[in-house]
Amino acid sequence: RVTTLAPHRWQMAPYACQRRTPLLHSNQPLTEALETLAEEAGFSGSEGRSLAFTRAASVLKALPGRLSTLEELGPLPGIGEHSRRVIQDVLEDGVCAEVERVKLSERYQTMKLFTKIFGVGVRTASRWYQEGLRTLVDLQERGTKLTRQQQAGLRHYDDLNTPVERGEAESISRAVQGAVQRCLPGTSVTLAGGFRRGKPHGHDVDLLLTHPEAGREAGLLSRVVSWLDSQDLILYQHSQENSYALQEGPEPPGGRDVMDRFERCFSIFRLEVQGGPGAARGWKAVRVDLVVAPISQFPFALLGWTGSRHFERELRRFASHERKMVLNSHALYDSRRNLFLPAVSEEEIFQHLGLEYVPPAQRNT
Ligand code: 8DG
Ligand code: MN
Ligand code: MN
Repeated sequence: RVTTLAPHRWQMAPYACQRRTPLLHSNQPLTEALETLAEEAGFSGSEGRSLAFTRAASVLKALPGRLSTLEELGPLPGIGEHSRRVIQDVLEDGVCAEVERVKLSERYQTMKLFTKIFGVGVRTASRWYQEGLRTLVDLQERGTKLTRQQQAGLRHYDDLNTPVERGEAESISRAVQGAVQRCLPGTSVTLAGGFRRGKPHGHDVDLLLTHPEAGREAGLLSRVVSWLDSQDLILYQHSQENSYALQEGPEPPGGRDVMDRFERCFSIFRLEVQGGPGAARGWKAVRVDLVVAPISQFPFALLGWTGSRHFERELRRFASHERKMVLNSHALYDSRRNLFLPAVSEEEIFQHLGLEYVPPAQRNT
């Protein structure tokens, strides 16, 4: 939460999950600059530096008004030396020279181009850059070895980098709804990810499936995907089986913080469209993530798949550092008392953590 101290001094809770962060905020030019540097640091493998810029941007997104001088920031948590310099430059000159240099650099531009291919991460993009590759045509002409996923990513590059509209997400959600009703009546389909946070468009559609009777959801995903495939709705998919067992105990803290072990499917849908970029051929490729959660884990899965990524990271950091608890998309574990804390809603998870409830629309950090 944010309160004004002196006329021009902001005070703010240290963890992003203790703050309300709406989609629209008043400091866009500042957060854009900081997020460019966060992205660039990520491209160079400097995770710590990347996180520092992301944290600074996150603080600015939660400010209730437009920042006009650096002094107003006061001793706000999580804004380091470097970020302050960037903020000052943008406030004084409208731009920050360092950011402009990054945006124009060949490395940044190439890394961006390559990481926008579905299935290409920083490591692969970086290797290609080092090998002298610069364009998508280079990849094809030099016979670069690509996985099946990357081939699909390249084939649908333009579509997959065109924002998905909310209406398109809802239409895909309905198609999946239809498929699950055939395969397992009573299954619910929930639109998670950025759309649940109120974003008008996104890079993909995140759908969470569950069934009110525990155990019925097992094996559901492959039947749903087969049905959708038989209707020519799927251009690409790869699925992963559920590999989570509560008996194993919680994930060790500090593990990969976004990966979970639900039955899930990374796919590309073929969506019929009337207008927009795909209008001439009548369809458009759209990235869809399907995840199946058993009902007892559903609130944790919903919280984990609603994002934002930074909000999730902060929730987990708060849980472990402030509460000695381990939170992931499956469960919440209290290490002091050695027990799992069950929940039937997101609200209850916030209660267990001793946090004020933050609704999805306020998790845009
Ligand atoms: P966007 O698609 O509109 O660009 O934004 P988003 O919806 O916030 O991002 P996302 O990349 O689709 O991720 C949505 C949430 O899903 C995010 O908070 C992290 C969560 N998530 C997990 N596990 C995994 C995982 O294994 N991979 C990915 N990509 N996301 C995961 O809980
Ligand atoms: Mn998404
Ligand atoms: Mn996703």
